[in-house]
This record gives sequence, structure tokens and C-alpha cells, in this order.
Amino acid sequence: MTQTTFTPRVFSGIKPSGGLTLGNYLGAIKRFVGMQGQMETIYCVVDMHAITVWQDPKELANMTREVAAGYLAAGLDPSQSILFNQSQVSAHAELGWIFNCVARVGWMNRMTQFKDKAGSNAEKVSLGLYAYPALMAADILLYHATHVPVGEDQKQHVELTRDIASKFNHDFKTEFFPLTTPVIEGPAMRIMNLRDGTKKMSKSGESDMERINMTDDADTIAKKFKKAKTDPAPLPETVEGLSDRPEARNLVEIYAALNDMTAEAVIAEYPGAGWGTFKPALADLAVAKLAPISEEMARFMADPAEIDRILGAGAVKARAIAEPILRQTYDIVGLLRS
Ligand code: AQP
Repeated sequence: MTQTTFTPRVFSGIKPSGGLTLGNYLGAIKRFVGMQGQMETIYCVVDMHAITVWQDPKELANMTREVAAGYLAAGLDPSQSILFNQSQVSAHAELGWIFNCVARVGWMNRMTQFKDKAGSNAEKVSLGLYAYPALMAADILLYHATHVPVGEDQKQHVELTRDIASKFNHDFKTEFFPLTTPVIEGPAMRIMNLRDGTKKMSKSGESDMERINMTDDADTIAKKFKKAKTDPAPLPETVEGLSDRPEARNLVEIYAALNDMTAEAVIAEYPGAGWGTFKPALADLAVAKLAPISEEMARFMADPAEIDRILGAGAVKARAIAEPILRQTYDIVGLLRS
């Protein structure tokens, strides 16, 4: 089947399951900002994904605002991008249900993030956590999004989105949904935990020392990098010397991503440097890049009504795109509308 041409459109989101980390910033938000103005951009705070694990109802709305404040502070502009929170557009849940009926259990069983998050507790986690990738496919396809900027960890879910779109198109003999491209490029696609370079840096990781939060102050950032796990060897003379050194590679890649340079260029600047030189330089760079954003975040967070207004106005624009696509989906599936 030849593919219909779809208007280039970006969709991505972050779930408000805790404070934003440097991983969220470098792997997602910074790149969201980079795509703004290049094509139509829609960025969501995916609060319905957050509740796949327990969230304190007294905290959830504020965490949703905090992710939105991170978007705004980093440079997303509501006049250029649609910014909203997922639960204000009910079409996400409705299309999510249809995709639950398209996706196969065998596909979901292969999702590595579910295996990581459920661990040995798979019988006790929510059904929502298992079905999460079908809702994510709905988030993307509800807007006929063609491009999804994500970190490496989400690549499998975007591939599943393509599988769902393909199966839907095949089953219903249509070309209604695009085959979305995951946009995963640059030095920071998987920022690792500062205490264990083989694990991803996550909002919900056990210890605060394993991540840099976007709201950390300069002293905390310096302390966390100083205590970050490394091997005893200094930085290598060439980038090849970072293979098999996950912690060292992670710190070099963080430096590279913060300063918009390659890992090769970082090594060329610090060949053979000891950690006593490199870690303070990294901390200074992180503070210089993050402090203006965290100050802006605090300014936005001081006016929650304004954030709510921006998200509400974004939801109106999002619904205007989503609802006709949902209605056409219902018609294709044969659901009766009186
Ligand atoms: N460590 C990371 N490196 C690069 N990119 C990352 N992202 C998350 N962590 C890293 C990217 O951030 C976007 C939003 O992710 P999410 O909040 O929807 O889900 P997640 O990937 O599960 O994020 P966390 O921080 O690990 O949250 P918790 O701990 O609650 O599960 C995605 O584009 C993701 O790739």
C-alpha cells in the first residue's frame, strides 16, 4: 500500500510522575524547543500516563503544572506550540481504547519498559501500566503526528505505535494513520543514573543523588556530580577509550549535550583530565545552563492560575485537531454515532 502524505506534525509528552530531571531536559524538552518553528508542534503533559502508578491526588495537579513550567521556562511558546495536559482532551482515552483492541497481547509482552517497571511484581501492577503503550500510540496518532522526539528508552513504544497504525490501516483497508518516525538523535539520548552508569536516570529512581533535578540549586548540582560514581582512570585521550566505561561516558555525554558539542570534542578539550578537573567543569556548565531555566520555572510556578490558563487554551486547540480524527476513526471502525 502506498502511504498517504501527511502534513509534518510533531507530538511528544512527559508524564508528571515526579520532578523533571536532566534526562528529561536533554533527552526531550531541549529537543522539543529545537523543533518548535520547524513544523507544527504539539507538546503534552501526559497526566493519564502518570497514574499508571500511584500518584498522590494532592500532588498530581502541581506536578502537572511543574512539567508545564519546565516546558515554558525552557522556551516552548504557547503562541508557537500547542501545550496542554492529556486529561483535558478525552479523545486520548477514547482512541486508546480502540488501540487496546488493535494491539496484540504478544506485542505488549515484548515491551521492555513494562518488564523493567513491573520487575518481579508483574501480577500486582496496574492494568494501565501494561496497556500504557497503546495509550501512547493514541496520544501520537490522534494528531496524525509524523515525528515524535523521544529519548532512547521510548523508541520501542514509538515502534509499537507504527505497528498499531499499520495493523489498523491493514485491518480496515485504509491509509488513515501515518507511520510515525521516532526522532532520536544527538549525544544525550540516554542519560544514565549518576550512581550506576548502566541504569537510566529517572524521575522516580530511589535516591535523589542518582539524578540532577531541573530545580536543583548550584550547590546540590556540584555535590551530585562530585559524588557521581566513576572508575579511577582519568578521561581517555580519544573517545574510543570511553567504551566499557559507562559512568565516564555518561558524564562526557552530559557535558556534550549541555554544550551542544560532540563527545569527541569534549575529549579533545579534556584529554587525559582527572575527575578533580572534569567534574567541577561539568558542574559549572550544568549550573550555567540550568539556573536560568529553573529561575524561570520558579517564576511560572508562582502563578499557577496562568499555567492553568495556558494549558486550558492549549486543550481547546488540541481538541480542534483531535476530535475530527477520533470521529473519523469511529466511522472507520463502524461505531454508531446518532
Ligand atoms: N535518562 C533519560 N535520558 C534521555 N531521555 C530521557 N527521558 C526520560 N529519561 C531520560 C525522555 O523524557 C521523555 C519523557 O519521559 P516520561 O516522563 O514520559 O517517561 P520516562 O521515560 O519513563 O521518564 P522517567 O524520568 O524515567 O520517569 P519515571 O521514573 O516516572 O518512569 C521521553 O521522551 C523520554 O525518552
